Amino acid sequence: MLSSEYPGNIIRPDYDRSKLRTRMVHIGFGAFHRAHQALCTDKLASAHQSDWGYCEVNLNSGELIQALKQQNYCYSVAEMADEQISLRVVGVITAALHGRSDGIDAVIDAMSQPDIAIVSMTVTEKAYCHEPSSGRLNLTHPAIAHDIAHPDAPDSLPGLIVAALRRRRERGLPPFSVMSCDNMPENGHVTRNVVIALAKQQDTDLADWIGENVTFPSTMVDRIVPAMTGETHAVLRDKLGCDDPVGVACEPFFQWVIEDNFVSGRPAWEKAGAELVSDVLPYEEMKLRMLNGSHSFLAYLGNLAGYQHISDCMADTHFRTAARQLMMAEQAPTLHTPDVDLAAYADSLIARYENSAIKHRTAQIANDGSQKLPQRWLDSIRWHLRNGSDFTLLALGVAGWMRYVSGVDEHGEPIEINDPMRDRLAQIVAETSSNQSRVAGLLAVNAIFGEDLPTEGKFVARVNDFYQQLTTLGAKETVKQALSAA
Ligand code: NAI
Ligand code: CS2
Repeated sequence: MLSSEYPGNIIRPDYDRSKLRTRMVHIGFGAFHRAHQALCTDKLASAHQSDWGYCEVNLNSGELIQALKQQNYCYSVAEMADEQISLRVVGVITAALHGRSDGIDAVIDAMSQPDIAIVSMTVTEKAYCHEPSSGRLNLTHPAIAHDIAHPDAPDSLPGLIVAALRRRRERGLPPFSVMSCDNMPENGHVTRNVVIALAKQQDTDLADWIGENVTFPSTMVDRIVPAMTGETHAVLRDKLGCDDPVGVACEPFFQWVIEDNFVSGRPAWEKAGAELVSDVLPYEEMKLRMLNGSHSFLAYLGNLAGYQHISDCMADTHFRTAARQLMMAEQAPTLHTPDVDLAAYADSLIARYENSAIKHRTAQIANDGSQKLPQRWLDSIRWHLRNGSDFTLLALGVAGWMRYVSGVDEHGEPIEINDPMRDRLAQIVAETSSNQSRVAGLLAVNAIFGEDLPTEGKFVARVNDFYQQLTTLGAKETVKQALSAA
């Protein structure tokens, strides 16, 4: 277990941890937050004596929270590039709660302390309980229906935020800022929409108070942090000299662009590598379409082709070329980033994907496609349809997703589908036997494709052709042939 004794080559907290104040609550103590926001805040404490500390919250699994408490709220982060590993122990956490074992009221109470200025989260797209195609709160979501009936014992992320804001208002405390660090365009707006929409169902005065007093800064977050495996834990153990069940491994690259719109103050994150700007949207769209869009393409088609990791896809020339072509020919033209050299950005993404020390599983990225497709591909496809331009690889991506959620791989083995819409997708697959009816059935899911895309003949025809090719030629050959067609 991690203790205060570390080997000499590890960067450890060199600041007085007793001076930290719990000024932020973070919901979603997963791999990403540990290697990104918490690490940045730790660097700030170390270099600038910042006193901003975190209370970490997990609503689902409690194991990490338990382990974190057992090791005095410290854990390690390994930045890995090929043979090089640099290790840092993060010490900026002051408290931790698990929604189930500590009780949701303890979480609401922690969020209602006078010192709390920011509630941030990394909870995956599905936790916002919105309809991915429109961004609207899904009032039929079981957790939302529950929270409308039980405002003080919330099950959902929006319900938790509303409950904590209600308590602060009742206590006459100032509001906090709510900062999403999830991969969605205008993640601050999405969060504001779902929070206010839920509050309106419970108490319109509270909804108005939130609208007038709470800010929801948007962020663009970037760092590849795969789920930990036995192998990466072993690498960490070798370096640390002990087990760290909370430890995490990531690539060296780090980017965090934050809309500077905080109602009760914020850490000076810009001193530790973040960029504070007035409008994050161009950065978010660039990253979501170029990075996440190509990631999802590689995830579905690469997985079907038998490639387990993103770095394995990079070893196939056709996949590497297709990823870069998707970025430059089909995503870059849709963006509004005049000051960014997008070709250099694309090259840097390919280099990051080639980092073989980072074992980023295609199956991990393939999770929750229903929540990811709209912002990664579908808005770009709409742009091309309006402009009469080519979207060959984007259409192939959509067909790849459809082939993947069909649930059987190219060797006839089952594919495990993790998606909040899994049951609905499985039902469509079970009810359709021809390729064309399956494509039509999946395109008819409005929560993903909206009402417009299923009526776009050119788009539907391209997806149909690629779905057909994927079933007859397989993913490797289809990607290769699509390159000459694009
Ligand atoms: P993870 O699986 O390690 O952690 C997910 C976290 O979300 C857990 O703390 C879990 O308790 C929480 N969660 C899941 N469903 C929830 C729900 N319905 N309500 C409340 N909490 C819920 O995943 P990881 O790697 O931390 O990624 C989380 C998110 O961070 C991603 O979905 C993405 O939006 C964002 N992100 C991740 C990056 C990465 O490379 N891992 C990079 C950039 C952004
Ligand atoms: C990935 C992202 O899992 C996924 O969907 O595309 O988590 C990706 O690794 C990050 O956004 C990189 O910043």
